Amino acid sequence: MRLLVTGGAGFIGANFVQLTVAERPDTTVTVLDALTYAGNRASLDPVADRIDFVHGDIADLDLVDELVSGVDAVVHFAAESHNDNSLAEPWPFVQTNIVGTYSLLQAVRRHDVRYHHVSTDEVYGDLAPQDPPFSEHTAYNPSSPYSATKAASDMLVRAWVRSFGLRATLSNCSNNYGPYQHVEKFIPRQITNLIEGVRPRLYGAGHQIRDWIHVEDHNRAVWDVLDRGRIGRTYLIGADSELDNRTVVELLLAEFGREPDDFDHVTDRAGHDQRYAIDAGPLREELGWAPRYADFRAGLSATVAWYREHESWWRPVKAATERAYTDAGERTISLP
Ligand code: NAD
Ligand code: TDX
Repeated sequence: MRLLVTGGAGFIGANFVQLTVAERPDTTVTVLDALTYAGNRASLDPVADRIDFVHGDIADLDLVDELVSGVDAVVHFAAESHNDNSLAEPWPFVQTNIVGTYSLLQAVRRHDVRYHHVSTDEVYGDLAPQDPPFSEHTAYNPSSPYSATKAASDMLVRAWVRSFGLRATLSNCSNNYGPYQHVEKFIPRQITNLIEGVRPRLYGAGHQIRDWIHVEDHNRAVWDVLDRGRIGRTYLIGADSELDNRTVVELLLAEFGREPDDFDHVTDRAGHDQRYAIDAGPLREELGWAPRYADFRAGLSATVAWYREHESWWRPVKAATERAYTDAGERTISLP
């Protein structure tokens, strides 16, 4: 199979490309990535001589058309992906997540190429503590500019399936963690703070809940959907690992031998979603998927070890990322 992977220099995309090269020798991989602040060529170093890398924008219609004409399938990871950035400056999210997806859809439609769309559980909004988890029947109700643009891109895919018969599938996954995740995100930010001897930074009281999944489990599910998923269908991906943010910080503090209250509360995120949770029943039952990192604590330990061993990967962007948080107004707060 000839595969085009968009966003392959980002966190989940790079892990997907490495997994594919390691386990699917019959697949040839071309990566299309704009190398924004979130993209890093070094994340593809282990497979650099076994893939083709194209530095370009998914919204470039001519480039995308040419690349899509030469492949059998497209897996679309490229996106602006960070909620906090979408609150500071929404425009790149509209451009990449909506216009960029449009550009890909037109090309796969023209060349009748199989398409898989990688999306997020955030399109469903958030849950109250007693609500049942999200399923593929939950109504879309996004909260942030990020999740609104992801929701819009999902809607484009569904419309192209229905109106033009596109051979597409969608997946909406919960919060990923693992190697190569940018230090702006919650878990790598706190790990790298702790390596530097800085206290973790918890938004507000830290009662928000996320449903964590190891990136490798997400990517194995994407392959299951590519291999055996039903065209036109949406699959929810999650590993039944709901934890509140404060608990995650406490687990990380324990990894570093620090006291459980050795962190700072900082300014809360505007419009902060309370809880995400996924019902991955159809993925498990229909496609036989199951997470290999079913124990979040073990996956978190392995991730801490990875960041300890790969300082040269994250160090160059750490200081600027922390400065951006300070410039955006993040301050230590005391709770009543
Ligand atoms: P990321 O920010 O780490 O990587 C995004 C990649 O896309 C980067 O390499 C970047 O350079 C590239 N990119 C951005 N704009 C581009 C453009 N216009 N043209 C080409 N490339 C461009 O993101 P991630 O966390 O790896 O997320 C990948 C996908 O998975 C996204 O679609 C995201 O919405 C989705 N997702 C992420 C999570 C999560 O927890 N991180 C969970 C569910 C779904
Ligand atoms: O320093 C922090 N302190 C903190 O308490 C940061 C960066 C985050 N948080 C909180 C906010 C969230 O409740 O931690 C939680 C996770 O935050 P993020 O890592 O920013 O993830 P989230 O906003 O939940 O979105 C993520 O999951 C869904 C990804 O970034 C999205 O791309 C994906 O779609």
